[in-house]
Amino acid sequence: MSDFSQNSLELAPVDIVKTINKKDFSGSYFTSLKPLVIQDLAKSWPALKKWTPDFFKNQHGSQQVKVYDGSFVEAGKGYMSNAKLISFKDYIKTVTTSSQDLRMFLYNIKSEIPALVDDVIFPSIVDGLSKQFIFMFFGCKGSVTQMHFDIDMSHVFHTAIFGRKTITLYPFEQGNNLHRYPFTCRSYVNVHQPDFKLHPRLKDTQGFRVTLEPGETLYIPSGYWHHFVYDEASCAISLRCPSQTWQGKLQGFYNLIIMSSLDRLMNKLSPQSWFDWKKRQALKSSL
Ligand SMILES: O=C(O)CCC(=O)C(=O)O
Repeated sequence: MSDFSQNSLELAPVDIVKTINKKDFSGSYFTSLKPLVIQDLAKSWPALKKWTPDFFKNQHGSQQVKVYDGSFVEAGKGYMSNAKLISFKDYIKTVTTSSQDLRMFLYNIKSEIPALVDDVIFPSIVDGLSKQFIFMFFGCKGSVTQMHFDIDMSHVFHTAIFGRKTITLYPFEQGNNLHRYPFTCRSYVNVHQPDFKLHPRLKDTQGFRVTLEPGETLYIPSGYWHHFVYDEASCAISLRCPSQTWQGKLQGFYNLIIMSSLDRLMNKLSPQSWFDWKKRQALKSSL
């Protein structure tokens, strides 16, 4: 890994290609779990031309959408559940006129607004992309998606439809250095203003950072930690396919069925003390 550093963290740039064929992608990125930006993967998607804030407001404005704020990752009632249900029209207004942290995420267009699926063209650089889970992410300028990895250990192809985002990535194995909260797929480190006193192991991390431009696709390998900052109001689509390895599949199954159920149960039984315990474990200066 290069020793290119930003904000005193070891962050290398992500490789960027215009296009890539299946063989080269598999050999150099997919199998070795290395992130990549593919500039033209979504070039032919109707969504790139069609999906503007006005399009959503005019065509789907009456649709009710779930929106989330920072309480999603705090102990208590809002933990891992939705903040509120509002009309798409009102949400678009918020996105285009304010900079509050209010995001739509994991919004499955296949089940919520199936007509949108026709505007997305499935790329052929990998097999097994899910046709059932096509997730949309929307957010105001300034929104932050905290550091996490996808619980099912899927590979993710994240395409920015409009709006720029800056993304910081770390391999799965860096979880300890990211002060991962036990029994979760989350870390609460601030990778833009790192606090090495609070998070000393952050000094030992080696990751990647990239700013994703509209139209570009970021490949996030299975298990990779990712943290998003919305530099502009943004809309994106994530396509996903399962981990190819037994280890990844088993890890995904454990995370979904055992780890997450236990975390939610404990949050229900004793929200603050469970959260505080996880925090104490995460903040231990050495493991
Ligand atoms: O766009 C975001 O806010 C987060 C995206 C994400 O976590 C994903 O695509 O898996």
